Amino acid sequence: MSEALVLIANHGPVRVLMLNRPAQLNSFTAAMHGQLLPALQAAADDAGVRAVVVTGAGRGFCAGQDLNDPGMAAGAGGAPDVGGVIERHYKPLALRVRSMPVPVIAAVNGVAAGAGASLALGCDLVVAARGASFIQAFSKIGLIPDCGGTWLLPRLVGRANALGLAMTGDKLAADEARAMGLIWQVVDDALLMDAALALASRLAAMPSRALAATRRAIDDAMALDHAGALDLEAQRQGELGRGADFAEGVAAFLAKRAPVFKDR
Ligand code: T3D
Repeated sequence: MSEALVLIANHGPVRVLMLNRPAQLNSFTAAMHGQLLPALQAAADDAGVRAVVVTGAGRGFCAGQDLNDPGMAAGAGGAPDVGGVIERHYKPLALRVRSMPVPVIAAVNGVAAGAGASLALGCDLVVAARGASFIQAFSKIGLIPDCGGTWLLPRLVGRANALGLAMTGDKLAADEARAMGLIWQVVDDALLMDAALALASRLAAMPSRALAATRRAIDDAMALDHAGALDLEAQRQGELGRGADFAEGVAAFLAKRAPVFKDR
């Protein structure tokens, strides 16, 4: 039986995926990619899952690419094929996270470096333990941010901060990351999973389809002008307006009862 490099647990409608290579700070091997992507896909395909939490085992969240993994970078003639690694592993991972039908929360329990930081920042909401940190480690080994980092960083914190973080590779403490607008919330270390699960449970009770559509609309609108964004809103709102969740939300409001959302 293969080693569980991603631990999977359910908390009601919340699916928790825990990266599980703690001795290597949960850095990515080809084998771990081979378990994480299917685990995300399974969560996407399971109608009972209404929110996903991604976290790490031990003291780290994820230290990015495992720089020792021989299965990752060997290209033709033994030369590193880093582009191939991105195509095979990090691009599908980033696209899968960003297109999940339910909200995805990163519960960052410790250091998130390189592609580990990109994985966290690509999630919808990032809740970090106060002792956690974020490092754009790429520049220190002669690479650029990947796993969506070049797209995410300037959108989250603007060009000046994005370049500052990416060029220096300096460690950013969780509180600094919050102050910069990089992440959503910082909590005491001991409260991290409770806080992440509470947030995920709240979101799980909300209209999943609208939440996923909100992510997509905000991402898409970044590339549009004002009129284009208004067109997009009309189109997407039109689709949601024909769904059962909108009818349920309005009916529940008018009846002064709690709504029960089912669309996904
Ligand atoms: O093919 C490709 O490369 C393409 C993909 C690129 C995407 C990327 O993610 S590039 C960026 C890769 N990541 C890094 O460069 C980060 C390297 N790690 C660090 O800089 C430090 O470990 C941290 C700042 C993250 C944490 O430092 P610290 O002092 O808290 O822990 P440590 O002692 O350095 O690490 C603990 C152990 O984890 C240690 O092993 P040991 O000595 O106890 O046996 C260390 O070697 C291991 N570890 C940490 N990060 C990695 C790693 N092993 C392999 N790969 C790692 N990335």
